[in-house]
Amino acid sequence: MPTVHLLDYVAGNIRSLVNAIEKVGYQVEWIKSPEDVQKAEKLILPGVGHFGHCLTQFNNSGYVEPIRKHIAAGKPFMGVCVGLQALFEGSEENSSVPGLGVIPGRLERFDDSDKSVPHIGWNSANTASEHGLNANQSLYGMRPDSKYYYVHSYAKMYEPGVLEKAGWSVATARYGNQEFVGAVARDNVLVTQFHPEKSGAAGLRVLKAFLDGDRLTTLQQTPEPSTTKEGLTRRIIACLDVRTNDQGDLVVTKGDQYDVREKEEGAAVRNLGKPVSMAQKYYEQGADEVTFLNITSFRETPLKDQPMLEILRQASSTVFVPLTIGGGIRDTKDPETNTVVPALEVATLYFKSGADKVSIGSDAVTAAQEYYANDSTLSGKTAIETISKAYGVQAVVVSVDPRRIYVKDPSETSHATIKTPYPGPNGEEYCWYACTIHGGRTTSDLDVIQLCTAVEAMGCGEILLNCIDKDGTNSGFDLELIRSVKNAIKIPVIASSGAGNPGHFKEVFDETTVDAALGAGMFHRGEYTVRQVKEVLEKDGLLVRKFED
Ligand code: 1PR
Repeated sequence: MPTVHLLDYVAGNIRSLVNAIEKVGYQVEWIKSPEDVQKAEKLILPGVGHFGHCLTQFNNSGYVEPIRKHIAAGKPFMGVCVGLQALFEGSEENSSVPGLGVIPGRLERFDDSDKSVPHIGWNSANTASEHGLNANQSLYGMRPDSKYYYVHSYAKMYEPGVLEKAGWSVATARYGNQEFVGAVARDNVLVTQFHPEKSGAAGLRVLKAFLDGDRLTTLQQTPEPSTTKEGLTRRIIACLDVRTNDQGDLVVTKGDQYDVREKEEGAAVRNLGKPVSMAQKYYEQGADEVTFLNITSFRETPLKDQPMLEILRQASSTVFVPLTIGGGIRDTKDPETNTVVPALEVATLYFKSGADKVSIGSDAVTAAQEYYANDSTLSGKTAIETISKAYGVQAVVVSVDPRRIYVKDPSETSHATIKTPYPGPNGEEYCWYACTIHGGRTTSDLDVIQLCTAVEAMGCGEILLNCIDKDGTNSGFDLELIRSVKNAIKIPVIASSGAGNPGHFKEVFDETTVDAALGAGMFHRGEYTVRQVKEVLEKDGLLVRKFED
């Protein structure tokens, strides 16, 4: 197999990039010191997280000059995400740290007055004719009718003609009313803001074109303008609740309001299939992300036995969309060695095994309670803070398990209540949402808005908003809950719990400003596919990503 060199200087999910490179027929050799750079013919600079952190590390390790030389020598160079940002002159994210200045311009933070930030999901990399190419020409395999996975808060905003004047070809994407640079190429250089290794077949095509040196190709058919609509697509996530069954096998299960056992006396844990093959099935149905939740993680297990590690290793070698892992991300006491393993170390194991994001549940509730007990000051020591500092906010999801608490009158509670059209068991017209921990077994006195605002302040990049009352009911998402959380925070929110048919996805996107929606039971039971959900959304005029072979 031909070789590509990858720079080993950043934290993050490098395994997926390696898997994707191998998938398109190349093998990876690591660059572990600046002296190694001269050995590279084709070089890829990955990067996730914080611009200043990455560039400082990059600088301190002495990589800047060797990289400049590699580029100046005309050897193939590709940068991904922060690897793109590094080539610009600088970024608003940390103005005191300079970029390499190979490409003119600076990065700015997305405007969050009308949209969630970070920008997470599938968007375009459109090389339309106004960006210097003919309509039937494809730059490194990018197509105007394909979608690519982005996750970032800072971007190079597109200024028509500016980069083109300097000889660069530009692919753009649009988020809200901001048009930004999705990819830039000139001569031997290609840099992408999106993650090709997480962008399904469309991304693998870009990676292969770069490695094969296919800078420009001619498309067999010019894409129909109706299929080239720019903008972020509606993100559909398949969620797999995983636990060991009574025989000790890891299975995908699914509860009704978090009860995962069959209904009869002494009943077994519901077994709906094997995690890796189910993840693969949803990938092929067009799922935009796959989430694994280890739902019995509150039981202490030795770290090396964390069952999800192997699942992630296997899934990430065939599923080329983002993978999230939840359950047990916290400071952990290893019962075998009796030592405490910090949450950051636990998360690192997951990232190294192929996770793109970790999802934190119970530990986030404890952290938020401490935050309020300390007059809303950050300790810098919570799992959310330490992981987001090392891997970037986009890598940290907080999974919230709220339950409705009904009251007759708002004066009965200090929590913010909503008036609900769905009264409680005794006709109560008001409710608030209490956060629970340990899979709903313990209810805290923290409400969902308190939790979400606290974890946003700590550096969480996204909320996975479950609802125990709705889980497994097939009655649709809790729109009231979703609206109230969306109004309180700026980071993206994933609606979860209650999806029973494709119409429920349409409803949640029509009736709220939610950023993504997740389904479990209806997919696992084979009642509907992810593809059918997307067909319904598309019929309704909503933008979705289509699966490409
Ligand atoms: O607390 O950090 O160790 O994380 C534990 C994780 O496991 C949390 O994310 C928590 O939500 C999850 N969890 C714990 N117990 C259960 C359970 O079901 N007994 N599952 C559980 C949560 C909820 C959703 C579900 C949606 C959609 N599952 O993930 O997939 O409600 O279901 P539906 O579409 O079928 O209605 P920690």
